[in-house]
Amino acid sequence: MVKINSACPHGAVSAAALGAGRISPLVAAQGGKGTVTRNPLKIPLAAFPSPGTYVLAAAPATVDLGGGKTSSVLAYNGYFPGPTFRANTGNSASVQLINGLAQETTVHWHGMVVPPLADGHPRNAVAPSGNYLYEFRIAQRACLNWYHPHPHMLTGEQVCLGLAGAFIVNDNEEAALGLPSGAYEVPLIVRDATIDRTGNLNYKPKTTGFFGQIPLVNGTRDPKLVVDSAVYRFRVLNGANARLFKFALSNGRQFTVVGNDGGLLATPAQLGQIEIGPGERLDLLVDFRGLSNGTKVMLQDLNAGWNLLEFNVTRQVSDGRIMPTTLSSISALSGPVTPTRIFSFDGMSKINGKSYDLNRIDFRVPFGQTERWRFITNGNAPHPVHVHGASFQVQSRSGGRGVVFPWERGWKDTVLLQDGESVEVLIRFDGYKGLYLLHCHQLEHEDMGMMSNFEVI
Ligand SMILES: [Cu+2]
Repeated sequence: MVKINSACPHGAVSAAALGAGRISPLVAAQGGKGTVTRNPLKIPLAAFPSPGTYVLAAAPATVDLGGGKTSSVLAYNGYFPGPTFRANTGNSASVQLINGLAQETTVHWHGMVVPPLADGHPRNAVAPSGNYLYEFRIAQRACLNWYHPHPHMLTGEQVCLGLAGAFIVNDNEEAALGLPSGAYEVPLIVRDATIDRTGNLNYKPKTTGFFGQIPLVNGTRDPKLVVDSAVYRFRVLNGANARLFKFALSNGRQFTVVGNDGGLLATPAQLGQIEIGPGERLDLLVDFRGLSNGTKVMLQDLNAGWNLLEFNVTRQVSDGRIMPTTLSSISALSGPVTPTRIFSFDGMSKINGKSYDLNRIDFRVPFGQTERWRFITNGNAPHPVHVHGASFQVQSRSGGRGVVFPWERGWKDTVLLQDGESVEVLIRFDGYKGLYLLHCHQLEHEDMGMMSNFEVI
């Protein structure tokens, strides 16, 4: 297997045998608890998909997870996570996927409204050694999106073994707010992983899904980030296959939530704890002002009891930032047609009683029509429900947790459905006509068939 130098801007790729499915004993992992040697947080390479065509090669690679602990993974251009794309609303993106895996794959641009042929649908799978050109215009507002494979029944494995990256869209409305930028704006791709005895990433899901033994942030084990006494903007993705993270700060300070999947909220929310499921995103401001040099603050996951990322204040700077009180004007969808469409997430592999069929279209949605969709479940939640082709606005949650949380306001493309819950959203497809997907983003549920084809007509 080719060893990739992570300083190389377009790491060499290898079509060596896929590192998946190897059988080896698991080592007991400490999950980032206790006294550990902390490794500098990796900051994913920034990349720009236009002008010209950006070549994105998916292939096995060997990467350093921190402290010289190398691991075989699947990577885009040798990077784990993949390059962070940045583009402005109005730009066009042109990305050529080269499949250096031993399996078919696609690239899905999660959260981005793109033409059906650029959406990474499993029908458009790219064979090993094949390639595919994804071209689309970015017509949506500023937000943190991400990209990952979406091949039929192989998504969980390929994402778990490393194929995922961020895609940040910027626009003028966001720029006018003057939010922290440069070194003060940090993407955080949070996920779990299991490392086998040889140090390699391992994918062995249980029937309930893949639950890894350790957390990784930006592909780093036990990461730390040196910070100034300033306000930072963290662009957070739950990039796990199945795990929910409940974020909190060890010093009790609150997060200022300014955005989510679909971009900026109308107004910020101050919260001490935030729980999100796979595929959901958060745009958080964290205030390190007033903390002396040497202060350590931990980003924690209260669900697993994990220390995810240590912030270490090492430099005093003058930051007179006034926290924003208004962020964006969100036009509310209204006047949905009747009847409401109801989607029941059944067991671990069905929607409305049916497992996914690549060739079956389950329903058709008129272009430009606002509809009310209701997501319910008969068990085996959490089901993070994800829709391709449009964002939606969460209207209500009844049963279970019973509320719409502040980070679920504005625009979303993934919403968490727990047992006993009924979640209603308004949605309107006004981007493109054609084939899209509705599915559970618990990737093992998705791969087992909790997915549905629909067509915008
Ligand atoms: Cu599910």
